[in-house]
Amino acid sequence: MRGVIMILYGIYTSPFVRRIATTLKLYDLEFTNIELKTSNAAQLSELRSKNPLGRVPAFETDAGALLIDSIAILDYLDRLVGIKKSLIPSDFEQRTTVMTQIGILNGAMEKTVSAVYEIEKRPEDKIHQPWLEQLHQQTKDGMEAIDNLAMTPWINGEKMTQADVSAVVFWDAIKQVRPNDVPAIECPKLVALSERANSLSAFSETYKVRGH
Ligand SMILES: N[C@@H](CCC(=O)N[C@@H](CS)C(=O)NCC(=O)O)C(=O)O
Repeated sequence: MRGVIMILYGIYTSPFVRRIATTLKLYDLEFTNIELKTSNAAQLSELRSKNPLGRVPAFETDAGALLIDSIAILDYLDRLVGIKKSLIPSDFEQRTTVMTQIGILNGAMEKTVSAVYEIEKRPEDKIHQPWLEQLHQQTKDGMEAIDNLAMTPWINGEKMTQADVSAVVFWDAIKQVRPNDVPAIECPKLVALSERANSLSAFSETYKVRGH
């Protein structure tokens, strides 16, 4: 049964949540956002009723089905809007290219999330510095690999794809949390891409500064 509005659980400071919100807006799909923070005990308990992992994003379809993990949610949204509108191309070669790019971007973002948790969740004397350095390096390597291959105006040329949405929301998030005393990430093309994308309402309306 369809008819009830789709619900996105999670807060836009999570890049994985923001990429779903941005994609929903780019697809002109109506949805409600319920801001559940994993750092708030009551909200975490509500989130666990949607996702046993207590992780965001969680997503409820208009038929009441629950989806977790942003890749699975994107897959659902792409099927909903159809191949003409989907930000992941259906053409075999183009699809493989975009999926590879998304895979690198996911990894780069996950490494930064792990680095943030290493710093914020561990007592200071338990932080394992070599591991932390490796995480920072992996994010740098992943984002710079995408910057190297990026074309203009979008990563794959004339048409925006999910690689652009993911690159922009991840870049915006990484910039906010990356410490100054680790190797800087050199991504001039992603800087320009983020500026261009954030002039679109689907990106600017979902941009949120951590801690606000
Ligand atoms: N692979 C997942 C990653 C989601 C993720 O890492 N979410 C973080 C926020 S950015 C979270 O909920 N962390 C809390 C936890 O893992 O306990 C996805 O793509 O949805």
